[in-house]
Amino acid sequence: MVKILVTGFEPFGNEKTNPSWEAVKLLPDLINGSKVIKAKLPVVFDSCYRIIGDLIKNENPDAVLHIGQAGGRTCMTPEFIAINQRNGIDNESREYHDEKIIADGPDAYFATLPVRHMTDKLIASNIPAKISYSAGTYVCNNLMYSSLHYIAVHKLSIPSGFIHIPYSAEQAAAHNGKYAFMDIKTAASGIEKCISVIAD
Ligand code: PCA
Repeated sequence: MVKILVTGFEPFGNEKTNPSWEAVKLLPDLINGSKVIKAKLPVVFDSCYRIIGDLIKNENPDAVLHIGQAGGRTCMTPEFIAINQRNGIDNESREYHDEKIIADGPDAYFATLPVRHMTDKLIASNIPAKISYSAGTYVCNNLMYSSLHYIAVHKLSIPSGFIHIPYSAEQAAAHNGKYAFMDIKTAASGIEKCISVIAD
């Protein structure tokens, strides 16, 4: 049976929840004949490579899909590229300024998931989406880069990629309606559509 590893993140910053994990939690365990393995990850730069490496080693998935929150974005955004840079302060209070994720790693990796097909499928399912050409330089970019680097270094033929999702309604309400949001059920349904595309 085809296995897809799907990850979400714990909350970070001043947020009480992270819509990525809230949405991943709602996914059925079986999508289009594929088994869904879910994992919640810490928002910690240095843990990404080890944790995703262990998950890939132990679960032996056929594809990897990472989900993260992008507060302020207006729609679901499958990420095209991850760059070898890190910036910001993580949940263990470790701070980085313009540092490489992997000292001798390549400058960037392109997502190896069908980003265009996933985006088209979301739009055709009436879920607002567009391809993003920057995953930022915080922990989400760090995870996407680490995942693609682990797969490259170990010469695995597993597609991997990342989708950023907007704030949930609950978060947007706490921000006094200043930001766009997507309800968790819609985000989960969008992730499910993307998994169907990957499984095909
Ligand atoms: N979003 C952050 C890290 C964790 C998350 O959900 C980001 O965009 O880097």
